This record gives sequence, structure tokens and C-alpha cells, in this order.
Amino acid sequence: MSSIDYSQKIPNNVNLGDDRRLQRALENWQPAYLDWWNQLGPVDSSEMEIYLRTAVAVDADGWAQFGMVKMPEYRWGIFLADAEPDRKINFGMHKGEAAWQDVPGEYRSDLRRLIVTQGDTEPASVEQQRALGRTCPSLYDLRSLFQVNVEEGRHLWAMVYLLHAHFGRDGREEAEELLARHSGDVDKPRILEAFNVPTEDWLSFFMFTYFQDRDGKYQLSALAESGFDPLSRTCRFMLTEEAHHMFVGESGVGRIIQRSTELSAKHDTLDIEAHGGIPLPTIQKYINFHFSICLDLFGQERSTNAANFYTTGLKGRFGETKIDDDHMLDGASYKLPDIEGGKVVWSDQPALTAINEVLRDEYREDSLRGLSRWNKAIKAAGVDFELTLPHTAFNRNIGTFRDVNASPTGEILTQEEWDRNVDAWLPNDADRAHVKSLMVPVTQPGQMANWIAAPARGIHGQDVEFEYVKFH
Ligand code: BYC
Ligand code: FE
Ligand code: FE
Repeated sequence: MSSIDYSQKIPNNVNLGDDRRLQRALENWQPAYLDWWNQLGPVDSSEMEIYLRTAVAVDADGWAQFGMVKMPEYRWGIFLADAEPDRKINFGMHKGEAAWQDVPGEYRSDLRRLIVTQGDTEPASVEQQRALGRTCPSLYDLRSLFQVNVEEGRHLWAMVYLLHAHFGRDGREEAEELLARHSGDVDKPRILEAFNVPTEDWLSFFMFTYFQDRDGKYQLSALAESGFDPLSRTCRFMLTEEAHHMFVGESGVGRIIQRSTELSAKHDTLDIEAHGGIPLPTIQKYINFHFSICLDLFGQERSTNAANFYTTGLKGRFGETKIDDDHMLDGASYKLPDIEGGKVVWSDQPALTAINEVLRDEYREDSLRGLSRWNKAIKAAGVDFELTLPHTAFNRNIGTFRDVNASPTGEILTQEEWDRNVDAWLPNDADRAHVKSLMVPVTQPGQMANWIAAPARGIHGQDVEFEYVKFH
């Protein structure tokens, strides 16, 4: 038996020390978690000291602490956002009833499934990104990678806490399974497809944190509306961390674009491979890839699962309480795409079964915001190139478009047309080989790889030149 005092060791605001049963469950799970981290977490990183933020409370100001930490000693804590007094269920058939503090028996398996699916993505992302530390473009970026990784680990803890605290024996079994499935494993893959794709270069990492972590923002926001109050409070706090992951993505892609634009302006060509940059058209292909695989993460356009989650109060819409309608979607409609006569056509359909599409559309709008900032920067530098998001039909593997080929502008194509053009639309072997060739580690404090601009400022008031990671 381990004699560690977990109420001390695991920072938390859930009175862990008062619940022996829960403490024991987490005590049993923690060594398995650490084994997983050591085997499938960031490679060769256990001796490095890293300037990391650790969540220590949930107050708006001062919830985090910064300091040099070795990752296996990171204090993965359990935090729920403060309870809202008298919180109600705000949508669906239970609208107006008191929010549930315990799992309602009739919704147990649906809730468990939502929590497991959410939880599965967190360690998956750590596995996908595990080898990137070998090729960091700077110590600043290496620190960002590890910050994101430890926080995804904490998000796993957040879901495992819910499983252990509210789902008894099957919750404990699910918590074990979260460490048994692995990204890309042929026998036991991660649940959602986009979490089985390895993240092999830093352009992909920044695309991931821009696009895939943004799916996290939208899904967590929908779960933060849940009538199951512990899930709502957990997700609300996770969203504060998520904001930083998307900052890493937007600023990372932005800095690559800045460097590519500089090189294009200087040499008066988009073809900057010979100058050690990533061409803007290659960046567009990476956007096409990452955005389209992330659209799949929202599920099918028509989903009775999603309708049920909504009606029963388990998962709401983004910003549910700020929407001005009946919060039941009685008789409401929403535009959904279909393929008719070889074209994509849109028609009004029942809004309740279109819940996934509503969230996907908001995600697209949000994704466009960063793109328009990048486009402004490209234009300001005098380079003639504009980044776009591909059509919803492009490169899809879930829902209405899974069995068709479509161009980035949404024309339905024959197989032959797709094959002829795909190299211009998605990263091809040569593009990936070029990006890979640029991935050489830069580990002198303050220095940057040639293909990415320096960040505007450092982390938490430190200089960009600060030694964010110390190797030992
Ligand atoms: N891949 O009725 P449908 C994050 C399945 S990211 C594989 O449309 P539903 C993070 C589906 O399960 C946020 N399978 O499904 C980011 C269903 O299976 P069954 C993660 C898929 O339930 C970066 C069938 O197809 N959180 O946090 O409405 C780093 C029918 O589909 C996929 C969540 O996802 C897919 N992409 O929607 C770290 C929130 N899509 O019933 C972390 C929790 C669908 O036929 N999850 N299927 O066996 C959910 O809310 C829902 O499960 C989904 C799916 C929105 C994902
Ligand atoms: Fe996460
Ligand atoms: Fe994240």
C-alpha cells in the first residue's frame, strides 16, 4: 500500500481528503497514470526542468503558479469552477428543474459515454505529440508543447475524477480503459478519428492546437451547459486552460506565416522552400487537412444521439443561456446540407437533430477569426496570397459527405478528378518531406528556427530569451 497523502499530493478543491473511497480509487489509478506518462508521454523529457504553470485554485485572478518543474513531478490537480448557487437545468425537457448533483439513473450510460469520449481525447493528444520535443524550434516553443501536454494530462484527471466520483465500479473500469486505448493503436485505438493521427512536425502541432483544441473549446462549452452540475463545473474550469492552448496554436501558425511572408516578400516568390521557409500554399494544404478532420469531430449532420443529449439536458449548445429562444427547439429548423443531383444543396430541417451542425457552424465562424488576422498580416506585408477554410464537404469521413469526393470549394467530384487534384489540396509527400527537413532542434535560449518568427513576448513576464527548459 502506498502511504502518500493524496489529499496533499493532489491539489484539489473537491475536499478529496474527506472522501476515503474516492481517495482510494484515485490512489489506485495514479501509478497507472504515471506509468502511462512515462511510457507514452513526451519522449526523453523526465529529467528536464520546465517553466510550467500549475493550476492551484479556481479564482479568476491568481489560479495558477509558475515555476521550474520536472514533468513527472507535476502536480496534476482536480478543480471544479465555483458552484453557481441554485443552478438550474437551462434547456430540454428538464428546463427549470434544479441541476443534478448526482447522476440521474436513466441518463447514466449516456453521461458516462460523453465523459469517456471527452476524457479519451486528452491522453490521446499527449500520445500524438510525444516525439515533437526532439525537434523544437526554440525553448519557448518546447515549453509551450510541454505546458499543453501537462494540461491535457490534467484534463484526463478531470474526467477520471468524474468517473471515480460518480460512476462506481464501471467508472473505475472506464478510467483504466482511458489508459489502455492508445492513439493509432490497431487493436485499441482512441475513440475519435482525428485523435489517431500522429502529430509529426511543428506545423502540424500548431495546426492541431489551433483547430483541434478549438474543437475542445466548443465541445467543453456545450458540456459546460450540462444539467449534470459536476460536469458543468469541471468543463468551465478546463476552458480557462483551453484558452492558452488555442493561443499557442494561433500565435504559432501566425509566427510561421509571418516568417513565410517575410521570405516571400524578400525573394518575390511564394516558392520559398530553397530559402528554408514553409510556402504559404503548403500552409493552406495543412489548414485544409486539419480543419476537415476536425469537422468530423462534431459528428453527423443529423444525429439522434445529439438530439437526445439535448432533450435530456446532458449537453447544450454553445452559450446556451445567452440564446434567445425556448431552449427546447420545439418546431425550430436549421439549414442542413445534402447532395442532390451531384451538388450540395441546403434545406431547413428540424433543429433538434441538427445540434451537431449548429456547433460545427459556430466552430467554423470562430476558426475564421484567426484566419482573417493572418490574412491581414500577409496583405500588410505586400504578399498576394489569401488563406481560406475548405468547404464542409471537403475531405470528410463522418456524415453526409463521407462517401463522396469534394473540392475545397464544395464541388462534388469523380474519383478521377479527386485523384488528379488531391496533391494540390492536401499535404503531399513532397510537402511533408520539406516540412520534416526543417525540423531540426534549436535549443539555445532566445534562438529560433529559420522557418518561424520569434514570439512578440515571453511567458508570464519573462523575456523571450529566458531559459524556459533546462536539460540535465
Ligand atoms: N470519429 O450521432 P453521431 C478535446 C460516431 S476535443 C469516430 O453524429 P454524436 C481536445 C458516434 O460516436 C473535444 N466516430 O454522434 C482537443 C456514433 O457512434 P454510435 C472532445 C465518430 O454522438 C485537443 C456514430 O458515429 N469532446 O477536448 O452525436 C486536445 C453516429 O454519430 C465520430 C467531445 O467530443 C468521429 N469523429 O457525436 C485534447 C465531447 N463522430 O452511436 C483534447 C463528447 C461520430 O453509432 N462527445 N462518431 O456507436 C460527443 O459529444 C459526441 O460523442 C460527438 C459525436 C460529438 C463526438
Ligand atoms: Fe484538453
Ligand atoms: Fe487543449
